[in-house]
Amino acid sequence: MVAPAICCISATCGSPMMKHAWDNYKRYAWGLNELKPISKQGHSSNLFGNIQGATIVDALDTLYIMEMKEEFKEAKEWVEKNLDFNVNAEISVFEVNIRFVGGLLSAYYLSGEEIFRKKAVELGEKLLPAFNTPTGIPWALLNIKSGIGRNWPWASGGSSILAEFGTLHLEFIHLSHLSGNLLFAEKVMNIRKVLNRLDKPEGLYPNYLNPSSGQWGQHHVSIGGLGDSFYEYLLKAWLMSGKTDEEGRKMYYDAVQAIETHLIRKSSGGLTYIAEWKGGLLEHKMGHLTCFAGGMFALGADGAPNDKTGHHIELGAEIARTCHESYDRTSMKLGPEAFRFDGGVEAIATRQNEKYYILRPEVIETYMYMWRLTHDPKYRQWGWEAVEALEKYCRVDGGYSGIRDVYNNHQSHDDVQQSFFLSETLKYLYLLFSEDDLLPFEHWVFNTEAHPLPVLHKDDGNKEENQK
Ligand code: DMJ
Repeated sequence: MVAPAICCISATCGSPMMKHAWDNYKRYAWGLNELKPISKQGHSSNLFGNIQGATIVDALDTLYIMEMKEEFKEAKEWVEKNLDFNVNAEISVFEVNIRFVGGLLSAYYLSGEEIFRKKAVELGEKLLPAFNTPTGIPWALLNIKSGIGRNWPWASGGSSILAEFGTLHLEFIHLSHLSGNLLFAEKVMNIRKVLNRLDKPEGLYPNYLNPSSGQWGQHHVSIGGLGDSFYEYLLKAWLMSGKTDEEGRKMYYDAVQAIETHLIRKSSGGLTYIAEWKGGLLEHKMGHLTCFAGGMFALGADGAPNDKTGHHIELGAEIARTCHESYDRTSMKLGPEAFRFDGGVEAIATRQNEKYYILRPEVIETYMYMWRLTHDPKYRQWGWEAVEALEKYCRVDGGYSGIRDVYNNHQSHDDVQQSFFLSETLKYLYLLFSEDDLLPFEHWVFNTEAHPLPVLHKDDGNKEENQK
């Protein structure tokens, strides 16, 4: 089946899906972090402490790109009048960075409005005390009033998390670029120094690192949750530097080599998947989060060493196919949180607590990269299947909701419209059906929350040209 009505989400007419998500957020949860679309009220998550307005800040660039001018204007006014970081709040450094700092930076680069630059830098400064640890590996959690940090109590031996401290680089390089304060860049470059001093088991990066001792915690390696965007940021740091950051490049391709050797496997039915590694043993499970890696491999293909460009594109295509299968093998045609390749199943969730779908973007993200890099029409077709499933099962009167069990047609909604649905899922869908010259990859890299940041060239001044 070919996407029948591309116009409905493409650049020509804005996105009715975005409009529905935004209008309902505005009606029922304006100024709060997220929307509960069934109970039609605000939803607060402890990731942002009492910083408010996550959906507004996360959605700014999507509104701008979709030319929803009125909505962008009201969002900007809210930021000017209400976005306040002078609060006594314990926040997740990673989540606040990718959604708030990333969202504000993109809004600034796209619109040129000074308020977004000012707020991004102000928030970046609030995050700096997180790096006050013996090694400079930041805490996961930070009270932005007192500057006191700590780690998640569940994290192995008091460790910081690879995907959290490894997903600050792009934003912090831009904060230095826009503020002239080199401290931001120094903090993230030091993270690399610590990592490069450490021995890595089989060349792999464990998900846990103790910020006091500088030693790895439990040897659990994952390209999904807890690890994912660390690898993404190595590649994108290199791309964002105008391909001058050789250290980032080397760390990325070395890591991919180890991942291929130790984690990537093929099922008996011919599906390529990325397993998890626990102290040398493989768990044949792949998370929805891991599906972003298809797009990452394809995006990195061009610079791959030893003539491996075609191989990395192929790897991206195989991961895209596996993740599409994980959607296609459910009754709702939406993918589960995790799927397995053991006990006689392939690309299917077997545990009840892995059957949910919370409006995540990673599979559509991979379709978007694969489309741009190959122009194989199947990626638009698969994206369209996802649009139809979202409309059928996730759309409710009050917005869009996640689903508790994608294998059960009697839908049970989780009653949360995640802010990343507006920043990522809907943006990647829109880009999938747009021309390649909208945010071209030569000029923009997307942070892990799909916020576009411009490529920085050596001769760039302090202010970027709007390159949209
Ligand atoms: C987003 O916040 C980001 O993509 C992050 O890197 C991983 N999880 C969510 C979406 O699933």
